[in-house]
Amino acid sequence: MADSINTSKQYLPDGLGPDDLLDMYRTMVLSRTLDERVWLLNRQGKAAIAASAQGHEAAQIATVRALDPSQDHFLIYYRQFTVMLGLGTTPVELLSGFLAKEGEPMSAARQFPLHGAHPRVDLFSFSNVVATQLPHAVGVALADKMRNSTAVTTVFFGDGAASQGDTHEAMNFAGVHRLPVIFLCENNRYAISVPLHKQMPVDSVASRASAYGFPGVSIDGTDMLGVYEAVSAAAARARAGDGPTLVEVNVERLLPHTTDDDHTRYRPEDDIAGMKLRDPLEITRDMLVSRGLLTLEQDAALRSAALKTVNEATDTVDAMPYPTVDTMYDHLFAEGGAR
Ligand SMILES: Cc1ncc(C[n+]2csc(CCOP(=O)(O)OP(=O)(O)O)c2C)c(N)n1
Ligand SMILES: [Mg+2]
Repeated sequence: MADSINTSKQYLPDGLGPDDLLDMYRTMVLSRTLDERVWLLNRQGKAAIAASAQGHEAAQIATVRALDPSQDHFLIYYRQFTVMLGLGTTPVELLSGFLAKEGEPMSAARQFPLHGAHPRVDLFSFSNVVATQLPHAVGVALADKMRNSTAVTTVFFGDGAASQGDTHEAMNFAGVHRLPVIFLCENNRYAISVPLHKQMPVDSVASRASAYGFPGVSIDGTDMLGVYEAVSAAAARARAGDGPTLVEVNVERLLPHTTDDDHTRYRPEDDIAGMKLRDPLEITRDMLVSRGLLTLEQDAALRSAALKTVNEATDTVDAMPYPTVDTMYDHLFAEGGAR
């Protein structure tokens, strides 16, 4: 699949026009700006903890755009700012999770930030327990298959999650029943401080797909168009009834695992220097400039528009109240109605 990707300068994959490319880049810039703000709010003592999507943005937005959110399902994990923005979660909603404010939509501010369900954008509840979302996704896909739906379920997970038992069980079941699932592995080569070669004895996560009887592709996750093509092909396979695909996007984790971590303690200097050369925002900006779709002045304007949005969202969320003590037991017990 990945081998057939056309990288010539003006080539656009089916379904994408120049405006779509700019819009995807705009979402990446907003995601980065928001992500930086959350890090700052953590250092100010306002946001308890955050896991950053910096470095994963191109892969995440390309995956969402290659699918059809009006019918498809997305099961996410904790590092997915850009997926969430791409699906229509607003900056105010996201920030209200980090600041644990009243009215936060995913868990009413009771959970680890951004955990819980978001029914308006059809996001399923997920756990911080690594890889639990994979068997859930396979269940969703099984339900769709039983209903003869054409929906595709995409489940996101990291390279570390790839070595959990849940991942094996999910892939095995999906392979046996040829379920319409895309296993989307965001391989940033680290599970907190554990490097890839200590997590698995093979070079790529994608190579494991052959054990489950479906294709696996390993691609550059900083290449927005390449990811779009690979996910589009996986979605077409799933909709045709041909079963799952494992898409491994090779990305960089530009920041430490979370705001609680310091990766200079375990990442070699040349590794940190190398990853900075693979910033998907810069790579995507250069691609757009080289195609004549963006000037550096327009880029600067686009970045200040994102900053304005994030500043306004921060002010809005700062002014929102915290949940009051009398709401402590809300959503925990059945209230009224039949039991
Ligand atoms: C079952 C389980 N084991 C350990 C942890 C602690 N933990 C949280 S995130 C994480 C690393 C996961 O790495 P990876 O899947 O590569 O995702 P990344 O954070 O790099 O995107 C670990 C070990 C956990 N939450 N759940
Ligand atoms: Mg990882």
